[in-house]
Amino acid sequence: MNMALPTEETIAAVATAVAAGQGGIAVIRISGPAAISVSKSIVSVPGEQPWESHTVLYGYVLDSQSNRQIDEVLVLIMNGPRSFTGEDVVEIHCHGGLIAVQQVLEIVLRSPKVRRALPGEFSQRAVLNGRLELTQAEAITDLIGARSHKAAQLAINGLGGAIQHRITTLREILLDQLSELEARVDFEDELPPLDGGKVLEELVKVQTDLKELINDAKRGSFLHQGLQVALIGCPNVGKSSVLNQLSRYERAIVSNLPGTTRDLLENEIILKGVPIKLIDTAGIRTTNDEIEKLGIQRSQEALLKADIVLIIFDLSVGWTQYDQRLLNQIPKDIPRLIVGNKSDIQIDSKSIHIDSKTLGITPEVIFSALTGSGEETLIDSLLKLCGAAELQSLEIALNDRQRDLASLAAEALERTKEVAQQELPWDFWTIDLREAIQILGEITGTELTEALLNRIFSRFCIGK
Ligand SMILES: Nc1nc2c(ncn2[C@@H]2O[C@H](COP(=O)(O)OP(=O)(O)OP(=O)(O)O)[C@@H](O)[C@H]2O)c(=O)[nH]1
Ligand SMILES: [Mg+2]
Repeated sequence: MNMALPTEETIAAVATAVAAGQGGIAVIRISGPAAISVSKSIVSVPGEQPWESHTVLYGYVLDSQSNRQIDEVLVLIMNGPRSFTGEDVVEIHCHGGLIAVQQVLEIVLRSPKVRRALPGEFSQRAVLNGRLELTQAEAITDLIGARSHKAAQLAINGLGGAIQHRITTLREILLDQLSELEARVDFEDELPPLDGGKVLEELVKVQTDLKELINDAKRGSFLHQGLQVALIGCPNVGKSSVLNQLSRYERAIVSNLPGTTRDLLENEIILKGVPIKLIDTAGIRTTNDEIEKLGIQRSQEALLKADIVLIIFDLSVGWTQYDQRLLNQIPKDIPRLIVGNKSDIQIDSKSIHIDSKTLGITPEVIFSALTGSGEETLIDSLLKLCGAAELQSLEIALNDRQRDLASLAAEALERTKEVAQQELPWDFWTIDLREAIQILGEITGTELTEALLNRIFSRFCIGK
């Protein structure tokens, strides 16, 4: 990268979560040329404790204005380049909660040599100083934000350089092909002839790999953002009971009166590592009740926003015209699962018929919110529907930024393929190929402008 390194400014921020009454300790991170001198000026260390790199000192932060002790602290010194940012870094470990840590930070910031760090600025410096690759820095955010073991594992893979390595390898294949092509543009006569078919083969290989990464990323994003699953159905079919059964507690009010649920009710659960936001809705029917009407309107909105819709009906009643009408309302592009509930009910002490002829439809899942029977099938069908069933085998998941760029690179390669198929002269091949290479470089950080970098890191939070 061709950018001025921001070494002249020293920055500071709280690097741990800040909440009243929470956290035994909190860490303030200071990075830059004045990190050590400023820390020395505010922390009083008793006895003979040399300020040496990679040691921990014990002391007090003093407020020089009031001469009061603010907090008892540990100070961790890391001289650059052996630090997170590659610069001189000091971490002040003070007590947690709200007040002490903010006071210590204020005292650090009183020094004219230090300013408050911008969101993501520590990580940005780590990247600019070559301590971390861009995709590794992004993986830190994913790791911190992970809501399931699998999401955390994917982030660790990214932190270990898996994304960087994969994209760099693909980019190098393209660079090799580009140099072959460019050589032919300039010195066609002096070089052995180039087999366009072979070049095309390589490009197709890279494009296929990119498409695979894009698909994996879509599935991987479920791990981070979670899936919104709306429970839709006529009144009294057992939507709230399904929510309660899957949540393992009585989240929603259940009653035998149709129209019990009036508002949207959400609960997040983790199914086999995938965070799922279940949204219970008001049973949809024609009603004169104004509040119920509003609830039904919300149900319909939830239906449109959901990643997946569970359309629930009552097996003991069968599939009715109202259920069918609801099913017709679900937009075609939203995956849906038809769940027959109340399979435990017996009529005249006989099990109810669940054949499609009697019911009027073939339910994909036969369930009982009362006994929990069919739950495994429900969960498996749900995860299969969103492609999450194969998440366990995922090794790499690009984030949204990386995925968008991978799509653009795949598109550029598609254009190169067209040129190749038309057997146009070599210099035509190079145009889109060069673009694909540049885009892949934006993923890895090899081709980044400062503005782009600022944009990426501003999405991080302060202290990272
Ligand atoms: N036997 C049996 N009863 C169930 C089952 N699921 C729900 N019920 C009963 O059906 C009635 C309605 O259940 P709810 O969960 O409130 O139904 P809902 O679809 O949320 O209803 P609304 O909120 O009114 O739209 C209650 O009396 C539940 O106890 C089931 O699997 N088996
Ligand atoms: Mg309900």
